[in-house]
Amino acid sequence: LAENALAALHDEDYDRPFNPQNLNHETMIFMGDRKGRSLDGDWNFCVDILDTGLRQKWFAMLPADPSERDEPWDYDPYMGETTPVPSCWQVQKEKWYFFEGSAWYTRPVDFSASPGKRYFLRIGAAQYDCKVFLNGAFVGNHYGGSTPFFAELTGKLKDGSNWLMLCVNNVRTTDRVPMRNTDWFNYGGVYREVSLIETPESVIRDFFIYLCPEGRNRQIRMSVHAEGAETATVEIPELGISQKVDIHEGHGEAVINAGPVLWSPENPKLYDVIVKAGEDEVCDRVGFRTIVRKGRELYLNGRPLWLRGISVHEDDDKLGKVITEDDLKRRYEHAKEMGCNYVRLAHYPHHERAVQLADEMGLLLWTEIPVYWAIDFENPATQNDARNQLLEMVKRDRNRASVIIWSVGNENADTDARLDFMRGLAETARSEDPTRLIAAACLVNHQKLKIEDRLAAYLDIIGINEYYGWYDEDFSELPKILANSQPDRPVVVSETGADADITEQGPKTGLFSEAYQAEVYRKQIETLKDLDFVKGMSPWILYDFRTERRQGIFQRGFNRKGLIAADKVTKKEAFDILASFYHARAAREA
Ligand code: GCB
Repeated sequence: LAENALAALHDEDYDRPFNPQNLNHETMIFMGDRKGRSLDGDWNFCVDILDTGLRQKWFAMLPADPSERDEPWDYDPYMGETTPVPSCWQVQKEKWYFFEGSAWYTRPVDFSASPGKRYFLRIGAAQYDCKVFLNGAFVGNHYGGSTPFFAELTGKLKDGSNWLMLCVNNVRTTDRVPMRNTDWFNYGGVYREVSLIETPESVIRDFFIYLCPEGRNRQIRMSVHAEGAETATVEIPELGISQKVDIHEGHGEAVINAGPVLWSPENPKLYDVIVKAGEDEVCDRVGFRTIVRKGRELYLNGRPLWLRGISVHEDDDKLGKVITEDDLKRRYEHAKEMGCNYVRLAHYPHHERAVQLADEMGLLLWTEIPVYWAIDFENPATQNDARNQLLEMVKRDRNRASVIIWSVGNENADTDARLDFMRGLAETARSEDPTRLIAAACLVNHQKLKIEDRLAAYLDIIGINEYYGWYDEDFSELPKILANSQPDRPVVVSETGADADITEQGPKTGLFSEAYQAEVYRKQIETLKDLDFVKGMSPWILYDFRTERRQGIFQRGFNRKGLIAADKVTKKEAFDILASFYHARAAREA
């Protein structure tokens, strides 16, 4: 969160987007099993399309008896309408369905400081810009709609009652990531959990542990970023490990020989890892495995890997982007039923629980940031924002064995500015995490009928989104593209598919029919299945999902490329077609 005080700014500055360069990802704290005190529940709520609240400084108006005020208030943050946190306002009330703008959230926080403790507010995610105010003063703002952020409130919270206010703005602008145009719904609000975390003076801010990908002897490398401690200890009781790590200027590293049972989709073995520094102690559940790319091959724990996948959005007909444990379980059970070993979490970082659960249930993940379609690739502030979202995703999830791929973008035209921007992201991901594969969902060159993208040189996996049989009607071009291409690294078909409306209104034949979608799947599988450089696929998509841009008679506000309808229950014919292909492949590999 930015350190500068909003209070010092002039009123007109509220009209300007805050400079993402103010962001400081170092404030990110490693969470482990820290639960904190939940600040979820009903918050006072008001939509504010004109940003009146920033101009009139609603955040500075502290609670007062309305009958004793000497000026009229246009909004009373302490009374009136409420909304639950976490939630997306669109699905709370019909009048907010298409609302884009700022919205104010206010709640009291009763507090009593304990000596020697520090306090951090954690917001799991707010779409897109979130300004934090405490007791009338600005604390900081965060850009990026899908990653968690922290604000240290030590010394700012007073004993007794405190007022916490958030101003959340979900307007689509050209400088944001994503920018104005997407094919998923622009939900708004504080849609992941909010908590207040108490730590000792010493704090473990970051922790990264992994099995070294190379080398004959198995080695575990660990790095700790802690404040207020000269040593840390990392324990893995089940392996008999208790390793001391010296901390210099906040950072320390150690490498040890170890022989953990390797994590894999077939055997998702996790170990308790306990990190201690000073008084602070955090536990995490970690799996150990290696993922390596050599030439056109992928290897998981040294064994050749073919990714049998499916793409998913974080979207629910009733809850919007809010997830539940049952919803996540159902999602992964459907993937497993289909024979998947891999899921693409599109097109932004999903809830951290989605990643933890993939660790527990044994599914490999592709996770990505929303560098989607046309981004303002020339704008350094946009680049900073994308980089920050990438760092926050990587730091949040890099102890998750399930994550094997960081993807830096989706379907971006191959221009010089885009190449610089996304090469920078690929390099950032690699330097923060040398153990995973870097990918992007690229476009094929339709003129030359060839897989050709200059970014590929910086990736481990070339993701290809191709819609032969749907947007590209001439299916015969697909085999030509594949025959014309000799990529030197693996290709994963990150998307392919077709819409099918299986409601009463849906057609029985032709475009948008279930039969047509099934036929596209048959042809795609037939064409892709034996190609030596194709190392997997994640067709588009498991469930139908809400999107503003689809208003056709068979779409009615939804993208209907799901293999299962938006009810998350009713399967379409293509589900079984993909399932038979995956099960047969898995049986062959076993
Ligand atoms: C794509 C996009 C995805 C869309 C999909 C579609 O290539 O990556 O976000 O939803 O196509 O259905 O057109």
